[in-house]
Amino acid sequence: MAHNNDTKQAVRSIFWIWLVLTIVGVVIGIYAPGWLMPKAASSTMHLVILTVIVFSVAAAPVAAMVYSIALYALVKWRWRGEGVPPDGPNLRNNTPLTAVWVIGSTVLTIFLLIWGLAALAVDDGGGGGKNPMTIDVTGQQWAWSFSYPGTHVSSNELYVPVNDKITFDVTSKDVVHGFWIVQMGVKVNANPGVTTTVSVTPDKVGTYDIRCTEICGLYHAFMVTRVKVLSDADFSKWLASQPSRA
Ligand SMILES: [Cu+2]
Repeated sequence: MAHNNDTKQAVRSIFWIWLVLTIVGVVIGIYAPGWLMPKAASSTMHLVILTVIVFSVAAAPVAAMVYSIALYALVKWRWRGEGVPPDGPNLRNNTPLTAVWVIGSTVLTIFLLIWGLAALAVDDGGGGGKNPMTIDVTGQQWAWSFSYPGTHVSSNELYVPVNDKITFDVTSKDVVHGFWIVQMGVKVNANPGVTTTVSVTPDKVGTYDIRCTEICGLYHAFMVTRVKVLSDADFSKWLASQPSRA
């Protein structure tokens, strides 16, 4: 068959395109999440970024396979003649190709499943710290409010001590909102009449973003506030300085 040599040549070329695109994809997968994602302010967020890196790297050879065949086909198998183009190489009945595709997909999906389950099991909100505390979070159209149980203090900006595990008891006064601390990698929905819980240990002093992640009405996009992570001493000072709103 005259096709045979053409096919071998095509496989060889596609392999080299695939290799180059895989390397490009792996490099992007390793470095892009670090540039594009928010800087981590908790171990949970470190794990989120690591997961994005690992999944991107694992996906790179698969994406490269699709792109390399597509690129090669666009350039080499383009039909400029009259009528119906001749058949290309037979991929559907190619046993080695089918085997690689099925086994590769199976191994990759099982790996992603195990990684995901393990990451969920490992992440307990970041250990504990000396003074784990609970903060009540209430969403309403279109603001967040935070209250500190046992203190009668409440605030529209969140203040937390560094290196202590914070558990957020989240609820809503009206519609469904989404409580997301961007740089800490935690997010949970705020549902009216229900309390949902999420825990995280902030590990870096600084100011970070809180956003609503459920379309909750006209001013949803403005339902943002900040979290200030303070040293233990500064946090105690802030708490003591707050007027009591019993
Ligand atoms: Cu909202």
